[in-house]
Amino acid sequence: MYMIRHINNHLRHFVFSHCSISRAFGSVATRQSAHCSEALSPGHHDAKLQTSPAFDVTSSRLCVSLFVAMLVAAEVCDRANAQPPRKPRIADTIKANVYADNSFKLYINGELVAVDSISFVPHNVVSVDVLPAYPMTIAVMGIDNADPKTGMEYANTSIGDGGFILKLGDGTVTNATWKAKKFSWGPIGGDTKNPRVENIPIPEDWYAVDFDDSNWPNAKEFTEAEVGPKEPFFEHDFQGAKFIWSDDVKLDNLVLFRTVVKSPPDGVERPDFRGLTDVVPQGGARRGGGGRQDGGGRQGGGRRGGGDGGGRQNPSR
Ligand SMILES: [Ca+2]
Ligand SMILES: [Ca+2]
Repeated sequence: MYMIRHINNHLRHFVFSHCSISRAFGSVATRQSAHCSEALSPGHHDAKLQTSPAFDVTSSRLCVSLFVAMLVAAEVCDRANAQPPRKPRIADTIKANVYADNSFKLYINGELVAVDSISFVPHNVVSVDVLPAYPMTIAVMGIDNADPKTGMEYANTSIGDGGFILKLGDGTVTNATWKAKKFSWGPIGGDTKNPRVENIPIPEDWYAVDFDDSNWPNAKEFTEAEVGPKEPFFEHDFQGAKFIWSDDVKLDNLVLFRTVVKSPPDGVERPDFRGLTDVVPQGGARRGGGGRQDGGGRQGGGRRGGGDGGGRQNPSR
């Protein structure tokens, strides 16, 4: 009864603490830890508990269960408090600069966010706004122009080369820490007299967040001189980024890349807007200040990033 009464007290304290996890959880965890230590340590029970070994086992299990329940509840409350209940603004986005020889498809967190607008030449830079959320899974299909039967181009007179480079406004850059796997290559062995191509099936979910790329090799870095980027490349910010491809920048013609950015490389804290469709954002119809916003009419503006500070508020409409 002693333990059950204390558990009830802890739960009551936790539930009525309005999800002030830093206080409530710290307090509950500290006190519960002390009680569980008592329950699990021989010689520290009160006399009544010592006479009942079966109750010791039960109370120990209750302690463990309660800890797990509190951790889950703390996570739920943390997420509820951390999720900024407002719509994202352009100030929440970061720029993605992408250059591919010859073209690419870019997925972020499982969603297609950019496609190269020119599949062959001239070589172009695609520069778009993306809304980051961490950990951020980036998956890219890099395509070097090649005849599907010969792996060559310009009427089978030339073996073209590939190359891919990306930089995000949070400091994310391509380099050899990325994974890279070839799925189509040729002409096999560089044999232009009898050109052949080999393909392996592309996994349907290769761009998904939970796709397992642990067996993929790391990307190989190539110099600017090796890839030979064209003029638009030098007009955009790729500082710190490396050209990458699979092992053979000439013969490998379709390459998939993946990486996970665990946290923003520039250290800037940014709101996480995933799951926004599941909540009612605040301030959707406020007037003044912010200029035009996509999809939501006018919004009160001026504040950048950082969330709303005060937790959940009532929607204004
Ligand atoms: Ca090629
Ligand atoms: Ca090429």
